[in-house]
Amino acid sequence: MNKVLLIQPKNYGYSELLGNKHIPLGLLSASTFLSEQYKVKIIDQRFNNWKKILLKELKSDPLCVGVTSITGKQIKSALEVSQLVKEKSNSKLIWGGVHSTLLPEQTLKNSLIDYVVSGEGEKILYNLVNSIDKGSPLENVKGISFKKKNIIKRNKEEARIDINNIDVPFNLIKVKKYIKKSKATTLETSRGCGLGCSFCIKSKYKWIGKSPEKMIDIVNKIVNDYRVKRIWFADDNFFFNLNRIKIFSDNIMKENISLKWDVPGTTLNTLKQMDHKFINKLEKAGCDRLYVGAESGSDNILKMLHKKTTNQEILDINKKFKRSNIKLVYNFMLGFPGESSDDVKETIRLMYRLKKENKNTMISPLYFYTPYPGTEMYSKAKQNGFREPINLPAWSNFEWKNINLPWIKNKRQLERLYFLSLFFDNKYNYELNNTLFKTMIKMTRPIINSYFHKYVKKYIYNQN
Ligand code: B12
Ligand code: SF4
Repeated sequence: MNKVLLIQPKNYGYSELLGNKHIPLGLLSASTFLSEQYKVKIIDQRFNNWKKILLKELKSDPLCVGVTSITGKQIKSALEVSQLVKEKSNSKLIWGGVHSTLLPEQTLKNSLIDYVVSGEGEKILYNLVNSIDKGSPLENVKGISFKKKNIIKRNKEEARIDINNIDVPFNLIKVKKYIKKSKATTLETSRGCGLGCSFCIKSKYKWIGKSPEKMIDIVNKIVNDYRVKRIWFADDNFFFNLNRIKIFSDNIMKENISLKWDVPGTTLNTLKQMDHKFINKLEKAGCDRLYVGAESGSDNILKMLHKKTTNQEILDINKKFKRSNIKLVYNFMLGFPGESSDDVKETIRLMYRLKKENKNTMISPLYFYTPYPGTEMYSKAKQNGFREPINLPAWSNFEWKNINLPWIKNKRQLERLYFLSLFFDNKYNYELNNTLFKTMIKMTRPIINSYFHKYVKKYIYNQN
């Protein structure tokens, strides 16, 4: 049986450095059909022995090597492993994942990379590997880009997948290595959103979801096989179909599955539609935390972002959850094009009100807006003087700390707000599994927190 290697590059995130390693869900999912016909080996650069394993595997002359990509620092490590693969073998190199999907041509211009897969990997990777294996024309493989006589060819898009047919082959990795500390894992039950937010790469990506029955099957499998105690649903818009989640929650209770779960992709739009009965059901089924992209307290900015929600509606949602034990964790951003200091004030006022009006609320730090390619706001950012990275290596430096957002005139002030906001919420725990770090934050938080309040009063409210 021919072998295919798939590599998860490390991504330098603080949470991963401090103990949390998400399972390589993109690669696992992309292997769904491939692993039925080929031997697939996943190598994870976040574990110390990755290089030894890779060099050994390359000696056995794999059919090809695949690498996943996310915009930002992860590209640096993805390029490093790609370089190593090319130095030590003759294997063809495939890049897939979010970044290469957004910029296939530019990615392929890099001399290390032979093929780029755009979009959902399951069907495309299987077809591509088959074509490489059999030597059949690449022109027939939908969803890929490749080079022919140094010219980049981009084939037609592949049709969307039936997500109910994806049974992620968890057996390709040692799940227990990932969940040993947290007893928690990531799982995907739907894809896409389509709500149209102007800053989000998933805004035009139509929603598809597993049936509630399939959801229960996969949850049961993961809980029984790996003794998982918590699931982090990685969907873009988990609650898109409320009825799906109602049935799912009923089934969790009916089958008496002992599980806690939280939802990073919770949208304001779906929160608006939930009533007390529904919220109660979620709580009884083990849901205890919802991460909400509130983004801004200013109605002007919310409008520009096409959030279809107002400041008042966020406050209403917040009050609705007051009676429940489900924690709402709000995310806000700073530094949007056209954002005035009044808009920033509105955001900070809203942060205070949300905490005051619902003690169960958590506020995550104030991150800077980052323009991602493939979004409506990206064009706006370029019109406002933002210069996009010129090639693949340049994208590895792409995170808000390093990008010049020329429309920001009060950068120092916003940076200070960001730093202080790390300590704004006493309850916010950064998803850390590292006790030392948690203790350090706990000890320093009251001091820095008081600076935050003073700073906000002085600079935002012009008070002493
Ligand atoms: C879990 C997660 C994380 C985890 C781990 C990410 C990881 N895999 O390393 C953590 C918490 C570390 C993280 C961090 C960040 N994340 Co994140 N994250 C997610 C999330 C919620 C789920 C990812 C996932 O598992 N999806 C499910 C799998 C099945 O989908 P997938 O990865 O896209 O894979 C499919 C295809 O892309 C393809 N594919 C993927 N890899 C490969 C490889 C090959 C060879 C092939 C052929 C195909 C292929 O096939 C797969 C199946 O169809 C997504 C949102 C989402 N729902 O996708 C955001 C998302 C990926 N994150 C995002 C962002 C912005 C970030 C951060 C910058 C946030 C921040 N401000 O710090 C950081 C930086 C990461 C970095 N550069 O180092 C953006 C990505 C934007 C972009 N242009 O890349 C997303 C899309 C959220 C969003 N809507 O904007 N993230
Ligand atoms: S609701 Fe969330 S996932 Fe959907 S388009 Fe807006 S930001 Fe993206």
